[in-house]
Amino acid sequence: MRDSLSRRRLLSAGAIGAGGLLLAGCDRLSKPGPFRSLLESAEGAHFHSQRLIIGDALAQEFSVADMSPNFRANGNRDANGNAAWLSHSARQFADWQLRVDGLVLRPLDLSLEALKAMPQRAQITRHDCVEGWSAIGKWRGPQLGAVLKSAGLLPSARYIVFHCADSTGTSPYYESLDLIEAHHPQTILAWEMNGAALPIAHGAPIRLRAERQLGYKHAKYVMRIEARASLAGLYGGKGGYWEDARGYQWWAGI
Ligand SMILES: Nc1nc2c(c(=O)[nH]1)N[C@H]1C(S)=C(S)[C@@H](COP(=O)(O)O)O[C@H]1N2
Ligand SMILES: [Mo]
Repeated sequence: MRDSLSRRRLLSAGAIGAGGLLLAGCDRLSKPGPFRSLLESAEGAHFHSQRLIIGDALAQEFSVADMSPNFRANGNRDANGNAAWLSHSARQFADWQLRVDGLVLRPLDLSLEALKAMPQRAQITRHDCVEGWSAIGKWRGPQLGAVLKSAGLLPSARYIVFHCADSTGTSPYYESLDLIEAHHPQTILAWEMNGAALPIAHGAPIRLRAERQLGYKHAKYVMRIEARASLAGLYGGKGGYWEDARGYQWWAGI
């Protein structure tokens, strides 16, 4: 069992070096269907190879004892440059609403209470920032997949975009996931961190947790979720603030 698993890992690692040649022989991918069309919608051999290796694996979860005593805040620590967010923040987000729109059957405006009333998932995970630090924290909120289900994705939807309240200079922060990552069980809209309401510095009122991805994918201050057919034509076109600004990889699998 162990042997064949490590052998499979080795073969997959070899396939990355060879530019994803493994794909050619993969029966599951040669059949038309949603799985293949999802893969075809994303770019790059690196992404394809990683997807094959990780499949539907869960990110590691930890125990309460493993939680970091200090979880640093990084990037923007508020969205005070955004007047709408600022006035919601002053009122403890009492009548803040998350907009869900784009390629959906039923555009939604969800209050914090509505998000809290949905089935919740809690997870203790490690956050890895590319700047070279990690921290373990506990996150809780509804699964993104459930939110998307209530909005009803149209067949043309391929990407889920997270529009944030904060900006750096004139560039708003945004991020995006493909549909596989968006529906992963550990992809949640967290309104709670370490057992308390999500602090301002960590993205209040809600932030994305996509636990198999690097830190910059975990969008804070999410105001709007948009389903799109393509990332082209949106800001720099690369699917995220850091992807546009610094060329960070869109597929940020850990
Ligand atoms: N809206 C928004 N989301 C963001 C950022 C940001 O500046 N603005 N920074 C990203 C980066 S690089 C990291 S490492 C994490 C930091 O999350 P934390 O402040 O909870 O540690 O948020 C990510 N999400
Ligand atoms: Mo980061």
